[in-house]
Amino acid sequence: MTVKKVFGRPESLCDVPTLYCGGCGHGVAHRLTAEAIDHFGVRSRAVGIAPAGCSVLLYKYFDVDTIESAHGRALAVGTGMKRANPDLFVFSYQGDGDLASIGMCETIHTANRGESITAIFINNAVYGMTGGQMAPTTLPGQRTTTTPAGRCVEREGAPIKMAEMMATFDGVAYSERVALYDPRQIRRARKAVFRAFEAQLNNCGLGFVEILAPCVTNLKMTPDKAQQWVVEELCATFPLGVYKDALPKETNESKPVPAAPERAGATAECGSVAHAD
Ligand SMILES: Cc1ncc(C[n+]2csc(CCOP(=O)(O)OP(=O)(O)O)c2C)c(N)n1
Ligand code: SF4
Ligand SMILES: [Mg+2]
Repeated sequence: MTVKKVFGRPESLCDVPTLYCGGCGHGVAHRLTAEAIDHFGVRSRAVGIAPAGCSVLLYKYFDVDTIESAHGRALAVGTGMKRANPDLFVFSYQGDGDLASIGMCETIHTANRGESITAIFINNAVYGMTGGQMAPTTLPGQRTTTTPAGRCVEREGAPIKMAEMMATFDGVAYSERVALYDPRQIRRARKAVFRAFEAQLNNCGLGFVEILAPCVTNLKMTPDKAQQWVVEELCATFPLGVYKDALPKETNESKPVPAAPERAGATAECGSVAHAD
C-alpha cells in the first residue's frame, strides 16, 4: 500500500519545540507564514525581522535568515534591508505592543512610504511577554496588570484599529484582519498571509495582516475559553475582513507570481498604490 503524505511541517519551519504557551496563536501564525514562504519559493532570499515580545525567538523557529530589531523598530529595519537588497523577500513579525505602541511611528511611516514588505501583526490585546500590561489594542473594560480596574476609554483612549488605519495609506497594497479560532478562520488567515506575500512579490507596497489571537496566560483562561473570548469579545471590537486590496486582479494564490526581479514593470499594474522606487 502506498501512503501519501498529506500534511507535514513546512520546510521553512525548524523541527524544534517552541516556548509558546499551549493555546497561544503565535505558533499557528508562524506556520502560516512558513507555508507562504514555501509556496512562493522565497526561502533562500527571505529575511524575517523579529520583534521584542513573545516571538523574539523567531530565529529559532524559522529556517530562514532573520534579524532581531529593537522594540517596535521591525519595519524600519525591514525598510533598510529591502532598500539595500531589493531582491530579498522581507517579512516582519510583531505583536501589538511592538507594532502599535512603541513602534507606531515606524509602522505608519513605513506604510506611508509604501515599502514593499510583508508585515504580520499579532493582536492579542496585551503585552504578553512582559506580564500582560495594557496594549493600544486592549479592550474597553479589559483588566490588565496596568489597568486592574479595566481599561477606561476616557483615561486610556479607545483600542486602536490597525487594519482599518493601515488601509488608509496609499502605500499599503493589502490590509486584512483575520482570526485563528477555528479551522475555517485559519484557512482565511492563510489566504490573507499569502495575499500579503503577493503584494511584495508584485512590488505593490506594504502587505499587512492583523491576526487576532488570545494570550491565554495573561487572560488566565484555558485555551478553549480563550478562543471563545476571541469570538465574543475581540472580534466584536476588531471586525474581521479585508480592508484594502489594491493588488492586480489576476494575482492569486492558485497562480503564484514570479519573483520580483523577473517582473520588470510590474509596478504599473498596481492601482493607486505609491511606490518607493
Ligand atoms: C525599548 C524597550 N522597552 C521595553 C521593552 C520591554 N518589552 C519587551 S516585549 C514588550 C511588549 C511585548 O508585547 P507585544 O508586542 O504585544 O508582544 P506579545 O508578547 O504580546 O506577543 C515590552 C514592553 C523592551 N524590550 N525594549
Ligand atoms: S504569554 Fe501570551 S503571547 Fe506569550 S507565549 Fe504565552 S500565550 Fe503566547
Ligand atoms: Mg501582544
